[in-house]
Amino acid sequence: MKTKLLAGTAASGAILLTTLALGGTASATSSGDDHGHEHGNVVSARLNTLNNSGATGDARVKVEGKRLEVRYTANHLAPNLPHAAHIHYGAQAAHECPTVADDANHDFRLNVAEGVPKYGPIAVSLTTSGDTSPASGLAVDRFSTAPNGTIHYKRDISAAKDVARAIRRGEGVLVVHGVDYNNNGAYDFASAGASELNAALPAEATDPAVCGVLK
Ligand SMILES: [Cu+2]
Repeated sequence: MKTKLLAGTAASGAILLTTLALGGTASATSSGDDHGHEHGNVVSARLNTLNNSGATGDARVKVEGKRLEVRYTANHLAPNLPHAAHIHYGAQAAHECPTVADDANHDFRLNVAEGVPKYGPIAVSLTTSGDTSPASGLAVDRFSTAPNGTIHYKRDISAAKDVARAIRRGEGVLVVHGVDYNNNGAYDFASAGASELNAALPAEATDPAVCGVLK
């Protein structure tokens, strides 16, 4: 359940392009025009509830060249369950969080795909270890499980240059996923069916729980 799970999303083409861009720059050094002379730039967000998850939080990203120092805190998440978290960005996106108006199929849930026109595809996966590219978007064994419902996340990440620039411009959107709609302490198929991203995962595991635009 690690990679390839995003095939089939509406955004898979964009995700693939971003992945290739990351692969192309992974071995680049930090010399050249990013060499420490840029002013650090900080963007931050309040993380607002989506899907009546009851969760809220805040986030802060310091951008220096391609380097992101990402911190976010989220409270009142479904406890002890993996919460996929990403910075979403797409050039075609509105750089906003979705609202109930984006519930295209009127099923009273916002799934990940319905939010893509607003926040774009996954640009950075906020994993706790290992790869942070979009390919790790659903690497559920490498995301925080929110003990007691709270995540305190901090990690330094090297992103693609265009992604880092977009985040610095205020166009990145931080999203934490995972909503236990029926409050049974598990992600199950009973309340919302399968995820539109991967039929092997319940929608509860991927539906967005909080969202904030990093400004
Ligand atoms: Cu996401």
